[in-house]
Amino acid sequence: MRTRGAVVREAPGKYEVVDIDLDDPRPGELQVRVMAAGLCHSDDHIATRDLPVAVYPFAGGHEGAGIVTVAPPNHKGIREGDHVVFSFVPACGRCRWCAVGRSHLCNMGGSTLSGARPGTTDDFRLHLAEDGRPVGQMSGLSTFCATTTVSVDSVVPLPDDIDFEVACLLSCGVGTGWGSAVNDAAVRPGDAVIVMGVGGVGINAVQGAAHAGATTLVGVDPVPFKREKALEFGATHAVATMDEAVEIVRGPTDGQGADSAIVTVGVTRPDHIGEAFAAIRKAGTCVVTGVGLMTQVGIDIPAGQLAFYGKRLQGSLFGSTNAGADIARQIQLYRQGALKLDELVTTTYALDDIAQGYEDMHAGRNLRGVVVHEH
Ligand code: CXF
Ligand code: ZN
Repeated sequence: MRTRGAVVREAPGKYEVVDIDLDDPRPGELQVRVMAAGLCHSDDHIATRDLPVAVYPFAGGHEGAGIVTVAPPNHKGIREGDHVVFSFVPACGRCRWCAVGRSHLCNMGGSTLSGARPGTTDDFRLHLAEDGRPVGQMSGLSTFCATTTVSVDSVVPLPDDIDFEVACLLSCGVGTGWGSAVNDAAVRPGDAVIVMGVGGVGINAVQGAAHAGATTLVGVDPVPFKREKALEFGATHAVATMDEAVEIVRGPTDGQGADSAIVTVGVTRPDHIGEAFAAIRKAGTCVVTGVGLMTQVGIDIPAGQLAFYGKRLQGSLFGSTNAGADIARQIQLYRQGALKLDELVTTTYALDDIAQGYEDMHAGRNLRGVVVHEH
C-alpha cells in the first residue's frame, strides 16, 4: 500500500514528507495505522547526523500508538483492530537480555539505527514511491509514517480508552525519563536529586524521582517555561544553572552533594556529564540518559573520584524500561492520576507541519510536540 511519511534523505538534513510504498507485513509482523507520534529529540539527532544511521533515506519517528490493520500468522495474540503502543526497543523474548528481564537491551535493538528489519541489515519494508529505493525505519518503526509495518515484538497492547496522543509518549520519552530516576538512579525516599535538562525526557525523570521519594528535587534548565513545568511535575526547586543546583543540595546533604544527578540534556556534551558527576556525593550515581554527538570520545570526569569516592557513572537506555511490564504500570499510574501524561503534550501538529514541531522544540516551546496523523 501507499502511505505518507517524514524522511531525511541525507544528514545533516531536514524531515520532508514524501510518498512511501509499504510492503505487506510478513509472519511475525503487523501493519499499523499510526494515530499519533511523539517528536523525540533523538529523531532530530538523526537529521543533524549526531546519530548517523546505516541507510538514507530514513523515515523517522519512534514514539507512536495506533490501530493494527493487518496481523498475519505469528502475531503473538495481537489482532486486527487492537490498539497498540510501540516500544522503541523490540523485545524478542528469547535473547539473554530478554530472558533476564532486561528487555531494553534486547539483541534486536540494533534496528534503532540500522533501519532494517530487526535482526537483519538489508531487509526493508518501506520504499520511496518515486524511485523504489529502500527507506530505513527508525527503531524498526517509523511512526512519522501514517501507516507502517513493524515487528510484533515492537508493540505493547493499549487499552481502548487511552488516547493515542498521550499513549504515544510511552514508547520512549516517559520510560526513558521515569526509568532513569526509578531504575538507573534507583532514587530512594529522602534523596536529593538533580535533573539536568527538563525537556520531554527530563520532565519524566522529575516525575520518576518524585514517585521514588526524592525530597530535594532540583530541575535545571535555562528556559523559564521548562523550570515552571519542572515545579508542576514535582520538583521542589527549579533553577537555570548547575551552580545553583549544587548550592541547593548542599543544605540537606551536609555539604556532601546530590545522591544522584540525571543528565537529560537534549544535546548532551562531555562537559554536561562532568558537571553532573561533580555534583554527586561519595557513592552517588550520575545517570547519563541524554545523547549528543555519538562519535565523540572522552568525558570530563576526574578518574580519581571513581576510585577514591566510589562514585558511579551509569549509562541509561530507555531508562532500563521493561516495556511489557512497565508500560502497563505507567498506564495504571496515569489512570490513578499519579503520572501526568496529558500535561506532557504541549502542542499537536499535522504531519506536514513536522518541521514547525522541531523548530518549537529547539526554541524551548514544547515539553513534547505530537504529530496527529490524518487518515
Ligand atoms: C535514543 C537512544 C540513542 C539511540 C536512539 C534512541 N533513545 C531515545 O530517544
Ligand atoms: Zn526517544
